[in-house]
This record gives sequence, C-alpha cells and structure tokens, in this order.
Amino acid sequence: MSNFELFTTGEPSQAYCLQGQLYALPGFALDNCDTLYVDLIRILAQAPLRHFQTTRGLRLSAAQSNCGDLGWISDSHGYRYSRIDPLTQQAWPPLPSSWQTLAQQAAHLCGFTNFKPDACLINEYRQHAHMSLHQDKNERNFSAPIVSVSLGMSSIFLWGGLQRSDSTCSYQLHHGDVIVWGGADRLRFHGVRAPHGPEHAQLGSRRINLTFRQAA
Ligand code: MD3
Ligand code: FE
Repeated sequence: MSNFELFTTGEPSQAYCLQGQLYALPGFALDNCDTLYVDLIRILAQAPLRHFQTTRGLRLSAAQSNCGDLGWISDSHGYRYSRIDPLTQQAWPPLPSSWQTLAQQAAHLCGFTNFKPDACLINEYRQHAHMSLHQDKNERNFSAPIVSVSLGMSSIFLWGGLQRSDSTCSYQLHHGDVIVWGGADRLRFHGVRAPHGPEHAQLGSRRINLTFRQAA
C-alpha cells in the first residue's frame, strides 16, 4: 500500500488539484464557519443525529443526519435516499441557501458548473468513529460532483481507486477545509479515519463533515 500525505496551507479560495478530478480548497469555509455552526444547531434540533444500521444490523460508527429535499439513510433494507426522516417521519429540514451557495462556489472553483445540491449528509465523528473504504453510488447522477466541508477536529481521509483492493493515498482534513471531486474520480473508493489532534474550541471533541450531493 503506497501512502503519502499532503499538507496544504495555501490561500483560501484557491483550488488545488490533488489527483485527477479530486480538488482541495484549504480553509475555504473558514469565513462561514460561525454561520454554518448556528444553522447546524438548528437543523440538528429538527433532525437529530442518529446511528444508522447496515443491512447486517451493524451500527455505523458516525452519527448522521441530513438536510435538503433528500437525505441518505440506511436500515435493514440497505442504503438509499429518502424524502422523509425515518426518525421523525417528517421531511428533512431545508438546505439553507447560504450552504447551497457555499457548495456551488466551491464546485465552480474546481470547474464544475451547474452544480445544484439537493441533499446534504451530516456526519459526526466522535472518538473512534470512522468510515471504512466505500464508494458513493446511491445518487442518480454520477456526472454531478460531491462537495465536502470539514468542521471541528482534524482527520485523515483515504482515497483509493475503482477497486477496493487498489492502493490508497491519504490527506489531512482540517476545520474549514473543502474537498470537491467528480468526473472520472466520482466512484473512487474512499474513507476517513477517526478524528485526531486537539479538540476544537467550538465543536469540542468531534469532527463534523457536510457532504453536498445532487441525489435526485
Ligand atoms: C470521494 N464522508 O459521507 S467526504 C460519505 O469525511 C463520506 O464524512 C467522508 O465519504 C467524511 O460518503 C468523506 C470527503 C471525500 C474525500 C475524498 C474522496 C470523499 C471522496 C475521494 C474520492 C471519492
Ligand atoms: Fe463517501
């Protein structure tokens, strides 16, 4: 397994091409973090974080929720998108327009025009929570990119190839970093390790990731 780590400390609002169609915008969301945090508290009051189960009845280690027209869910019937939150039996809270704008601007800086996210998955990683290597393939339209915003503690994300067995590279994600990927790299295997380093002044000992997608 070949592994290298990249540490970027560049100018915000500059897109770095990491590999193929995988881009990093270090610190791109920093200016918006206070607003994001206030919106997040309100959204999670309406659609609380919970641990979904896999088809095999295993509890996912990250706690999750959603906002937007569609939300990603998992239960004994598998992974899919749903307009209804199974916990509250209500529609998911709306995607704040400022969040949509942030995701669209990030996508645009990486060359993806016309990105219109209709789903935002909220992942909360505490202590040993992580996400094993997987592909994101529940969305209808693989030509749309995915935008990820990292908040709170730092974490290492792993990205591999189109086969689970392909070698992986690793990259450090910090508070305020944005990652955009799409095109040929949309279906790469990827994962994220448990958060590490000092706890975050505002978010405490956890990392929160917002993932914006065009799911419909
Ligand atoms: C995709 N979330 O929710 S997003 C997911 O940090 C998910 O919560 C992770 O994967 C998280 O499905 C990672 C960032 C990411 C980074 C690199 C990738 C996604 C990627 C490389 C290829 C494909
Ligand atoms: Fe994923």
